[in-house]
Amino acid sequence: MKNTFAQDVLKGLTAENKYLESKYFYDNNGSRIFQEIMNMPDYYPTNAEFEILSMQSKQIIEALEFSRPFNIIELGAGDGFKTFKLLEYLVSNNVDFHYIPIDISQEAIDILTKRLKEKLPSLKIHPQVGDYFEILKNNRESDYPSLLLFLGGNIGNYLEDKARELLQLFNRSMKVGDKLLIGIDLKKNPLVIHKAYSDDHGITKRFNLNLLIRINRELEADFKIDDFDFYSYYNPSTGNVKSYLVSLRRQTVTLKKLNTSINFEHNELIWTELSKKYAVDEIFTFAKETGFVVNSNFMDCKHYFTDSLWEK
Ligand code: AVJ
Repeated sequence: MKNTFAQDVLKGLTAENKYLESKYFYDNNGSRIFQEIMNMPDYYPTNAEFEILSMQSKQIIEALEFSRPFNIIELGAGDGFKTFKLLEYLVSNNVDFHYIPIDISQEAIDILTKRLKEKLPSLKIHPQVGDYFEILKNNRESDYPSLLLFLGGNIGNYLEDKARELLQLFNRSMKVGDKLLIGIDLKKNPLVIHKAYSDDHGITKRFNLNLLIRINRELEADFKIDDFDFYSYYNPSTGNVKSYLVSLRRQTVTLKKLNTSINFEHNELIWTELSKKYAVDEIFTFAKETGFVVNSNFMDCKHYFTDSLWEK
């Protein structure tokens, strides 16, 4: 794993247009800063999805049309807060199901498991730490139907081709009749989206700069954090939010572990993240292209976000 980080950083920083992959934001510090982002009122996706799962759990479960019992497999469960409302609904209605949260972070899975055991003692929980696809391999052999959860809008971080590949991979590990509930952030008033990614408190900036701090620590680099700024913009015609670090000076950074130095021009950019927004008709196309049928879209009252239910 560590190796991949080094290789990916080297590849990104020596590219013609420099970039770093957003999946590397989430070290322990980054995960904590992301919690702060989710608590900002301007970061609407958290509230929108929370509203959906609080108000529409019943409708979501009814739409599954599963002959019970079934499995709920959550991909990238994190600390699991977003899923709590759904689980709570199921447990309080004595629905027979097993909850299998998967995350790459042992820390996140430990916190999640402890919390859920306290709050929902009768929940049948089987936490898994590791790579989605390794763990998903077993799903094809299960006698039970499965609901896969891919919440939070994480699909937005993938370029369209990569997103399609990921969804096809999900599809291949599913049985006919299995369902996928996928959180997707929708196109909306550009000002709303802009504010969610360029907050006045500088939390999103800290989230991005933390990646340089991580590189300093893990790759023995000497990024001067004050010599970089943050810039993010939304393009309403493509639906892309793109985030960047900006070099405030002409400067050279040395990465000791990689035996290399990287030059930055004044105002040179490092692209750090894509957060793509979709229109509802694009979601239907996407599902079709990847082997799914859309059963229904569960949206918040402002129609900012959808938890889209797909069937294989
Ligand atoms: C966790 C990927 C859904 O793209 O909206 C929040 C991460 N980046 N603010 C997103 C993020 C900047 C977030 N996702």
